[in-house]
Amino acid sequence: MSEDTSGILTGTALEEHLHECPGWSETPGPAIAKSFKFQSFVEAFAFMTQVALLAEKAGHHPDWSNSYNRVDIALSTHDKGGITQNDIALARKINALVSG
Ligand code: H2B
Repeated sequence: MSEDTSGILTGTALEEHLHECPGWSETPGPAIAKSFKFQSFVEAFAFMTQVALLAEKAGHHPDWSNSYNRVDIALSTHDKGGITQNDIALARKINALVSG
């Protein structure tokens, strides 16, 4: 298993890419997912606003939910029915928002 001609990442290729995205893991969907926790609802929502701007710029959007100070994000490429480089790229950008 690897990256097929459609660009869908599976198996070891996906695992290798996930190393670039600390905290993200594969979930059924298939998708990659990560949960983020903040000090308050306002901080969580500010983060969501930043993610929304990144997503709109990339033309690639998260499936997510928010409960008070927690934001759960799943990324998958709906058009292709799997995980692609677009999901990895967005996951990396989202991580960069919270790690500096
Ligand atoms: N976001 C995600 N996560 N997956 C997609 O396949 C997708 C998207 N497709 N945002 C985009 C929009 C596409 O529908 C438009 C036409 O660019």
